[in-house]
Amino acid sequence: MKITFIRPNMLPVRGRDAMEPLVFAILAGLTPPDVETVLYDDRLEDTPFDEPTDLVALTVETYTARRAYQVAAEYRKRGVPVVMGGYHPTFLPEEALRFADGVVVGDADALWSQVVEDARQGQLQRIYRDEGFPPLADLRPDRSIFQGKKYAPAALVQYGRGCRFACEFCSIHAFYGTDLRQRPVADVVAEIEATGKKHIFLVDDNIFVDVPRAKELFAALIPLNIRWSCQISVDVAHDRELMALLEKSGCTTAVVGFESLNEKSLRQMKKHWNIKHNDYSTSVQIFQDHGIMLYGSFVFGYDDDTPDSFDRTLEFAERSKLYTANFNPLTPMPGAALYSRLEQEGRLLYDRWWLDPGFRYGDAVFHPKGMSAAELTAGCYRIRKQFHSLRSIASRGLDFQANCRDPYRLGLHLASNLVSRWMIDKKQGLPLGVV
Ligand code: B12
Ligand code: SF4
Repeated sequence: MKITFIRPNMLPVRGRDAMEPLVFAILAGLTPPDVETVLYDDRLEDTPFDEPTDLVALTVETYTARRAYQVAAEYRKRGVPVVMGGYHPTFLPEEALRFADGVVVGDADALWSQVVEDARQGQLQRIYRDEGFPPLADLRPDRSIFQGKKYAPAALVQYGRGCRFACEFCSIHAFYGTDLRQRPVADVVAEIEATGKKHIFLVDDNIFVDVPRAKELFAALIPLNIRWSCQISVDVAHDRELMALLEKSGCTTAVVGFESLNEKSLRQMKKHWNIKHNDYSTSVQIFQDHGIMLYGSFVFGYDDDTPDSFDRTLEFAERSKLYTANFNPLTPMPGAALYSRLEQEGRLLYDRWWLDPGFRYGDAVFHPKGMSAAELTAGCYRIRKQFHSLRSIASRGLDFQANCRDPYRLGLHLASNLVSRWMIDKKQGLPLGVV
């Protein structure tokens, strides 16, 4: 038996920064050894639809759903069964089943061997659902599936799943609810060592889920002598012991969801805790004092945001010397509380924006209150461009404390800014999937 794993691309353009799709290393690790597996990554290469295979397994996010359904149609035309899993099919299994033979709802860890066995017997079920959350102690990703592919150099490793917060727009909270799980620290350390890589991206949506466990992990990373990146909530800055451990263990960059400078917007999105301990400038300073470069994430379109919000945020991001940042229109994702609210309020511009041929990457998909949808789209695009102007890249990059303490940091700053600068215009306004 042969299984073909496919990571669909979001847009009809190929970037230079694709990262390893960790989920397929996990699924490959759970697949019986007598089953052949192969991975095609639509972001890097063409998919050989005519190559014989017995099952196609697609990972599907909301932004990649349209492309995933196109890929599935090609295989089903050739009589090959298709199974889908991931965020999007979990939230909308009925939609995914219009394009797939089977759907896995939730985490696959406890279900995948059953899926493989059923496919082997030619008896794939329509829905596989894990009502609970499987323990993560048995996670044994098999990275040999990535061999020969041109991925970004960092290895992706997962410590835990879930987040202790419940931001209104967030897919993670919608997927995991209040469930929080972490792997044994020794397993994570062994996995990092086995990758042989010196830069690791810990993909947890919030690595700072509970203080003692975070400290245990960071302490265990110190002897590995690696550099690592993570996503972390900004409230961590007030815990000086934790910050010291982050620095000592090699944390070099962190993605932080600042989201908004507007307190009312933070309150509305249920992220007011972002400024519970410190204001943003103080938090940024603490991170940078510990040698951690910040990737700031911002959204626009909450009810109190106005056209002025764009320049205020840009000014903050530049003054704070964030090494990089994204500025996105608030986007309702199916499954998240924001989506139901905007739907109930009759403010959605599309029935299903992710499938709509009229939707373009970067577009606002609902009616904001403090500006028009067109202003929301244009404002985000404008400040994204300004933030990635050569003047801004140079002025942020030449700040010793924030971004150029050593050649490694400066190189990272330049590489990520130049790639983003190049990609902004390539991505903006493109349709999802292949036209
Ligand atoms: C790393 C990451 C990235 C990396 C790229 C990662 C990669 N390898 O390509 C970067 C930074 C480039 C990125 C970009 C984007 N990302 Co991103 N990313 C992540 C992150 C943090 C980790 C992904 C990961 O490796 N997870 C670990 C794996 C094991 O978990 P998993 O994929 O959920 O898989 C489990 C189940 O879902 C299921 N499963 C998943 N797929 C399949 C397939 C099959 C066949 C089966 C059976 C089961 C199954 O089983 C797995 C475990 O048992 C996730 C958040 C998260 N915690 O997952 C966001 C996340 C996936 N990204 C998200 C988004 C929105 C984006 C962007 C669209 C942002 C933007 N506006 O541009 C872009 C678009 C990228 C694209 N789609 O092409 C959202 C997706 C939400 C949604 N509803 O679809 C997430 C959930 C973040 C969030 N907080 O909302 N991302
Ligand atoms: S802190 Fe981040 S991961 Fe956690 S619920 Fe909020 S947006 Fe989601």
